[in-house]
Order: sequence, then C-alpha cells, then structure tokens
Amino acid sequence: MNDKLALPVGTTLDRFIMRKQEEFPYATGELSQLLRDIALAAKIVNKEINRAGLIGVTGAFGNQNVQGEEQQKLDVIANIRFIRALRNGGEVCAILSEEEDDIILTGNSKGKYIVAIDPMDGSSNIDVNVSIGTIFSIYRRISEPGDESTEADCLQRGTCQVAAGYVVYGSSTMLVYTTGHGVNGFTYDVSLGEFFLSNPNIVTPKTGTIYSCNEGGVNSFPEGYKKYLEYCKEKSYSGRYIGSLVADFHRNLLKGGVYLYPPTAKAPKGKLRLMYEGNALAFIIEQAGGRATDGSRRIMEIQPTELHQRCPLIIGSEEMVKKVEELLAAEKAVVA
Ligand code: AHM
Ligand code: MG
Repeated sequence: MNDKLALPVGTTLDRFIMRKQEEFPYATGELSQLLRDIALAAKIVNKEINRAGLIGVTGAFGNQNVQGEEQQKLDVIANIRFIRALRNGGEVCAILSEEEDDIILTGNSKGKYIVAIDPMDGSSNIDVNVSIGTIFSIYRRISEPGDESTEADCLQRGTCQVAAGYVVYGSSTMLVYTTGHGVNGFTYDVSLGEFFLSNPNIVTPKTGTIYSCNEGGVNSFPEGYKKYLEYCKEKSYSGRYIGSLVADFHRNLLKGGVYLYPPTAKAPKGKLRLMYEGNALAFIIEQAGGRATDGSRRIMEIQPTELHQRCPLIIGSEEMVKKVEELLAAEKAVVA
C-alpha cells in the first residue's frame, strides 16, 4: 500500500476522509461529504438501536415492504434517518432503498451521486439484541446533473460503484468502507460521538475455516452447494451463522471464511438483493483480496434489470469461494 495513504489507528473518520480527498487533486469534496452524511445517519441510528427496548421501537411495524417482508419498526426508522441525511446533504440525486418500492428522487437534481441502501439489514434480529447493520453503495450518475435521474442511473453494475460500505451495530459499532483503494474500518466511540480508525487496510485471509449458511434449507439447495457443505464437515470447519448478513460478513472478512446464500425452494433466485447487499459487499471483499460470485458470475459484473433483484451469494475468502464454484461447475457438468 502507498505509504502516503497510511494513516494511524485512532485517526477520526472525518480527518481520514479529508486526507484521502487531498490525495486526489481534482476531487470536489462531494463524495467526502456524502460519506460524512452516511456516518452521521449511522450515529443517529446507532443511538436509536441502543435505546430500542426502552423507547418501544422493537417489534413489527405492521407493514410489508415491496418484497413482501414484514417491516420492523427499526427498518422504518433507519430508512427515514438515512434518506433524510442523504436528502439534506445535497450530493445525492436519487436513492434506492430496500424499504421503498421505487426510486426516491431527492429533489437535488444537481447531485452527482446515486445511493443504494439497505438501511437495516438483519432486522429479524432486532428484538433479540443480535448485531444488525446498514449496507450502502454509491454510484456516479450517468445522466447529466440538472436533469431528472433515470432508471439507467440506478441500475448500474457493481463494477461502477465509487464507494461502498456497511455499518455493523454490534458489541461495538463499526463502519467499514472502500472507495476502491483498500478497505478501512472505524470503531464508534459513543462517549466522544466519533468513529476512529481501528482496522486500517483490511486484508481478508486467502482461506479460512468458517462457513456461514442457513442449512435449514439444505434439502432444496442445488447439489453443488450440498457437496460443499459436506466438504466443510469433512474438513471439520466451524459453522457460524448469525442470520445478519453484515455481522456474518464482518466476522468472515476479519477471520477468513465463506458466506453462502444459495437458491432455495422458497427463494429460487436466492434471498439477498443485488443492489442493496450483493454489490456493496462484493466491492468490499474484492478490495480486501476476497471473492464474490453468484455461482457462475462475478457479482459485480451482473447487469441489474430491476431495483429489487435477488441473487445467490457466495462471498468471502478467495480459495473457499473458488472451491464452492468448482463444486457447482462439476455438478453442472454432470447434469449436462
Ligand atoms: P433483510 O435485509 O430483510 O434483513 O434480509 C437479509 C437477511 C440477511 O441479513 C441474512 O443473512 C439473511 O437475511 C438471513 O436469512 P435466513 O433467515 O433465510 O437465513
Ligand atoms: Mg438486508
């Protein structure tokens, strides 16, 4: 890594973002401001999560989102907080949210950026005090600033992301992000109200011994996945599944491992969403030296055709992901 890019542990997120911007002579500061807006909304959401049991915002909201999933109160609150922060910031012309049916036009038609966001991932875990998260992707718009943003602005491949990140609200709250120059993690100090650099230049292990998968659906998994799960057991790997993608991903990123969400009978195209979950985490894992695929295609190269598109997801340490791909390919060859 370029020495100039290395900043010491303990650097605040704001200073880190500012120093990175100084290294790009033509940067206008808008992306930096946008990242700061996201961090601010994350602090607000963090506060609400920590007090959730006391202020009565656990439990279901009584509505279903566009994908027919029951919305939790915190899904709705987090969605409002992030949209408000992005709208007020002024850099974003359109937002895609897992919680909204359609594209949200922010009214900032001159804004250069599009944000895709899962404001509250793993929300079924809220009521039981298990880690949950926010996932975001940032794209540069294709249409001219000043014009109304279009669907083409919003349906860009993951390879077009200019930044992506997640916040994990866990035993401590962390923000991890990339702008395509490595991955850095920041831990939130509640008493100071600041994110501090705690995990500079994260590199994920090439291989690991953790696999994360909801094996309850195994009977309907394609054969190649079943073979991989058998392989994990032969190798005595550790099964670790929180059921909160951000938390499972974060652990595997740091320790080495693979997360799998195959197609199932219930979710034939997989459960996870390309625009809100797959692309952002794929960008991060690749920047950290790992790999992400839907079984046959690199996640970031999939051309999205709809906002809420789902995809199977195999993501994590390079060698482990390659092993899954190898078994899936072998199975396909047998069927053919
Ligand atoms: P959500 O975005 O509605 O919370 O759904 C995504 C979550 C992931 O966090 C998690 O990995 C997965 O769904 C768990 O699904 P399952 O309960 O089928 O294992
Ligand atoms: Mg989610």
